[in-house]
Amino acid sequence: MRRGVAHAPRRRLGSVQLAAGAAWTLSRNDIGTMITAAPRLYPHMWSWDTAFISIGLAHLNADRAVAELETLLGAQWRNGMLPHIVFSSGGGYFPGPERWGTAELNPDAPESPRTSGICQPPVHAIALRRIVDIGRQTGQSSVERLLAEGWPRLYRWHEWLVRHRDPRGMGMLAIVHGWESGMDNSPRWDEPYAAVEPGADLPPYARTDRNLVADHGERPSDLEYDRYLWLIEEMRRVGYDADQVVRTSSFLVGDVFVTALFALASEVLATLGQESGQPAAQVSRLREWAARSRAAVATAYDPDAGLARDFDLRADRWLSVRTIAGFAPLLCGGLDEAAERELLDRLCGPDWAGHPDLFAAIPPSVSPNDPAFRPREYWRGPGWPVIAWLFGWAFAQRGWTAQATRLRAECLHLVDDGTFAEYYHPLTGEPLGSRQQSWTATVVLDWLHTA
Ligand code: 9WN
Repeated sequence: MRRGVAHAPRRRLGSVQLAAGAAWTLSRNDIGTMITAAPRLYPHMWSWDTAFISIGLAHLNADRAVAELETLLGAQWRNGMLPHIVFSSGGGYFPGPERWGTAELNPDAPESPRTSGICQPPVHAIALRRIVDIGRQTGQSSVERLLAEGWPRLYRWHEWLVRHRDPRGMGMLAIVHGWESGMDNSPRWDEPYAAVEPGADLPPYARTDRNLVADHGERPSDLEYDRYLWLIEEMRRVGYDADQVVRTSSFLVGDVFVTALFALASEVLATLGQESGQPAAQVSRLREWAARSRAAVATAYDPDAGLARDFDLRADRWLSVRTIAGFAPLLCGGLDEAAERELLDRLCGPDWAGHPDLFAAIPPSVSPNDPAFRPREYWRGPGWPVIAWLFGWAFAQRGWTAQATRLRAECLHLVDDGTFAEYYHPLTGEPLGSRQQSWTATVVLDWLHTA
């Protein structure tokens, strides 16, 4: 019996209604030129959201999925970076294109569409694999064009990460802003952010997110936002030059989760390249990058804590904060068999996905047994369907079918209220953050279509 108690009675949709709701969510968020991450809170294209969104779309209409990924790839900077936001022509989000000012400050940034000046986790090759597979099953040939034209772009994106985001040359990729992790205010970043001192000359700003989420406790605090904006200010001052940013940013952290995703995605991209006759030298370079980053993730694993750690490159120390990111080695491999089995058991065990009070058995962003657990507060406790999907997909690839199947069933239970929330209270199943979030809809579609 499930022990979680929902605050309000939850609707429970069957799979046909749920699939229809997910498709409706994507079409509602379709503004013609792109599918936005969410209707009000995120009215633009976010890099890793779009990778996931295109997977769900592929089940509905492969041409639209291809177009979506092409739009993102079309905003790639000349130096290879895939920006974290591609702005639509509408406003409604802060910081918007004027605050970023990338096209004015960096010759590699596109003038149109406007983009932000940082990046997000490199999950795009996983999306390409998924879209190609779905398109081939359903006989939709546009996926072959995406493969031929998108592959070299994704190669350049991975190459950019290796060139500009591996400051120690050891395979551990660094981020220069918490937003680059995709897990904005995770307690992982508390220590490095504490060292970020917003200058007195931080230009004034007004947040928009607080007008759109009624309970402000579900969003990051004002001090957190000052730091987010200060880091952007620092980047503006060096014209978003990738190497100078890494040299000067007050925040520079080796992100174990991003590194694991990079290792996984590089392998996936290598295989796609091999299958489709891309240059052999590039395919083997991808495999080398994957191996190096996999080894970096294994080195970051702390056997005493039983979790992998991030590394604060500014303070020169490991960050032993216990969050979902600590399970990164399960995404990409690299640990010995016994350690890996132990880590998998821990993920499924009572501190995490097997916690007896969870509404649904998916791993929350922070364990309910941790003093830092805040069940309603953004990346400090809630459950994120998209993260469950990522682990589920990786587990299926690795042959851990039972665990993948369980994640799928539990996550579908979590989202069967049909709100397609951005994240969920892990103990009650209450929807939190934005509603009609595109990537939640897409996860549902992919899972419902792969029963
Ligand atoms: C900042 C769009 C994005 C996700 C991130 C999530 C959140 C933005 C914000 O929303 O970040 O990039 O304004 O909070 O943390 O993972 O891509 O859904």
